[in-house]
Amino acid sequence: MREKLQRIPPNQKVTSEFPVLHIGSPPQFHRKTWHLTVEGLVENPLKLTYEELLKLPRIVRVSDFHCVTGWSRLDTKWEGVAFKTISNMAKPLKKALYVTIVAEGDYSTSLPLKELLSPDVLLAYKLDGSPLPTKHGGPLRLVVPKKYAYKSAKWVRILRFTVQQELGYWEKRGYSNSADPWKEERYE
Ligand SMILES: Nc1nc2c(c(=O)[nH]1)N[C@H]1C(S)=C(S)[C@@H](COP(=O)(O)O)O[C@H]1N2
Ligand SMILES: [Mo]
Repeated sequence: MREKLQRIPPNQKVTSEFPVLHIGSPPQFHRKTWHLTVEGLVENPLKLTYEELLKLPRIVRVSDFHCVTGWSRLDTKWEGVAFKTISNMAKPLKKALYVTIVAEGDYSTSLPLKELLSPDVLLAYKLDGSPLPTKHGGPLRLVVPKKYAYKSAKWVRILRFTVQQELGYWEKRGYSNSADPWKEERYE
C-alpha cells in the first residue's frame, strides 16, 4: 500500500468526514419496484430487480475518493457488483465503446467501457459495511476511484451502451470529460 501522502492527488486536501454533495434531492427507494436497466448496444438487455442484483457475485473494494472541489476521502470501503459482471451479462456489441450512467433525477455521467471494466470499478450497494445510505447514493451508485467523484454517479438506474460518448451533467457544464485527478483534469 502506498504512503498516504503519495495517495493524495495535486491540490486535494484529505478529510476524515464523508461530505455529501449532489444537485437536486435524493430519490425515494421503493425496493419492490426499483430496477436497474441495461440498454443500448448490448446483445442481452437487462432489467434487474434489487433482489436480483444482491444475488450477483459480490466484491469488496477499498479505494480513495476525490471530489473536484478539493476534498479527498481515503480508504472508503465499498461493496457491490463489479461493473464487469453486469457488462458480461449484457454482452456489449463490438461497437459499444462508451456507457452513459443515468441516475434518478437529472444527473448522468459517461465513461469509456474499457475504463469501466477496470477491477476497481463497481456498482455499490454497501458503504463501510452498512447498506449504502440514500445521501451517499443508495440503493446503488457507481464507484470509479481513478476519476474525480462526479463520475461516481449516485442513484444509478440506467446503464446505456453507446457508440459515441454522451456528455454527462457536469461534463456538459465545462468539467473535464477525462477527469483524472492525478493529472488534475478538472475543467475542459
Ligand atoms: N446522482 C448524482 N450523483 C452524483 C452527484 C450528483 O449531483 N447527483 N454529484 C457527484 C459529485 S460532484 C460528488 S463529489 C459525489 C459525492 O458523493 P458523496 O455525496 O457520497 O460524497 O457524487 C457524485 N455523484
Ligand atoms: Mo464533486
